[in-house]
Amino acid sequence: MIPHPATQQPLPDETFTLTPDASIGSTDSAVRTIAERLAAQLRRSTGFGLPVRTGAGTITLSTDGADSLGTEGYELRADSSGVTITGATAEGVFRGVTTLRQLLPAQIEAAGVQDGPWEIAGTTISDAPRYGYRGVMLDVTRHFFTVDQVKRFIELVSRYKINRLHLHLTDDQGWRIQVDSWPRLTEYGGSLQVGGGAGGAYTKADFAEIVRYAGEHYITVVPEIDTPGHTNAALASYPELTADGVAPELYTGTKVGFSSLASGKERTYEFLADVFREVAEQTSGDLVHLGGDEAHVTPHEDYLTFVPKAAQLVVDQGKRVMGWHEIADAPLPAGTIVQYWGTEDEKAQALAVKAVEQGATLVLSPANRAYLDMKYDEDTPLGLQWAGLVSVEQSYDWNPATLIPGVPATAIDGVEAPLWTETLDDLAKVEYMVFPRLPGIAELGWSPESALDWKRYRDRLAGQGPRWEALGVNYHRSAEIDWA
Ligand code: NGO
Repeated sequence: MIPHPATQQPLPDETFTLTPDASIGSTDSAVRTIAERLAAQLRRSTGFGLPVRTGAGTITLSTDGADSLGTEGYELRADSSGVTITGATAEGVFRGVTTLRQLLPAQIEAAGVQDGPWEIAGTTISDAPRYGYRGVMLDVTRHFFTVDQVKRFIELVSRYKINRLHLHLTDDQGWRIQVDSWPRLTEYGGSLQVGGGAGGAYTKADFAEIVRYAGEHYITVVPEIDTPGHTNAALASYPELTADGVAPELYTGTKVGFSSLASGKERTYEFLADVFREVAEQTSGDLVHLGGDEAHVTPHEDYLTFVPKAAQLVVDQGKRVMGWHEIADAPLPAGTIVQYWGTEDEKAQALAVKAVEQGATLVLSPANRAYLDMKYDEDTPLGLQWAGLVSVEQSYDWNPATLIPGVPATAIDGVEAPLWTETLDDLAKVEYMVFPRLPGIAELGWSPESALDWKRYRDRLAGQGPRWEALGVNYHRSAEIDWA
């Protein structure tokens, strides 16, 4: 099972078997839709009727209990008489259902009817996460991904108890979210992508569908509008945002650090006020990410005044600020989350310390561990290499609590695995870079430190292979894992 649960005990002599006469029960309306979706999934591979009823069933979902386990915690018991999953909230029940699916044989994930038997060795589980923020990031600007592709991505990552989807929505190569007050951002700024092919952008209806579908999987979307650098698509669309008033060409290469909003112009902040307002309106979560990375052509003094002004515009929308670790050089509003993407460099570590000193908390995305776009090894046909090679072991075998010298464990909100898409133009390539590394990052975010052990994790990871086969996931059959 991945992530490894906080505690699990076997029930010797007990075996649960899902049989054709089974039903799924939900004790209250809050978990009814979770029960219905579980039933729909299990019907496909079992061929059983699996009616959903109110009250107890063969598999019972309940929000009556497990109060001490927090919003995401749950208890699960599988024995000869049935399965019960109890959480204090529907969210906890949902996390428990992801566990149930992994307890069932891999063929349960198949699209067509399989033979079974559908057995679970008797067990009790009491589970709750180590960290509240367990994220994955998808860069939809270097290459654009459709709503349906994002939905499959969400469904796959939700199985590992990921609860944040950070969408990198704007960059030099494309602006991908509709802003009605500045329509050329998507019309023109979103028209291309890396390599020069057609790009794309989400309409408000598209984005609402992503937010809704993520919510159904108890994942909150964190939208990122990258500023003041990584803004060529915006500058090309609206020359008034540039320092000299001249629009650059659209950009379809992969260089970084060459663009900047005009930090001294009032128009820039009017623009950002509109953008953050419309983006905040489109999100249900409490975070808006304002980027802040690699503003190499913004004079540093200007950067230091830009960041607090931009941050205030996010706060004005009732949202908390998130940003890449460079923003920690500037004063930050209360409640800011700083996203660390350093390797082992002292400059990045110093900024993380500076973030914490001013009261911010950290989400850890160390590029040499958590970047899913880094090559696995020299032979990986896709991906980048600037932060080194990131093998499955390298991505798993680290401790968030002690990663950055001088940062106390209490300052860590969690972990996030970013996937940048300079070299990834379709979902099969995305899946190849995400699996099998993402489950390891998800486990670092969820499981207690005592459960983390590379050798044992390797064996558990091998068990995910048949699931990905059943789901048609294009995972990387890394030689580090004994997939047989
Ligand atoms: C950097 C850069 C991105 C690149 C990525 C590639 C951050 C935060 N900014 O990470 O623009 O796409 O590396 O690995």
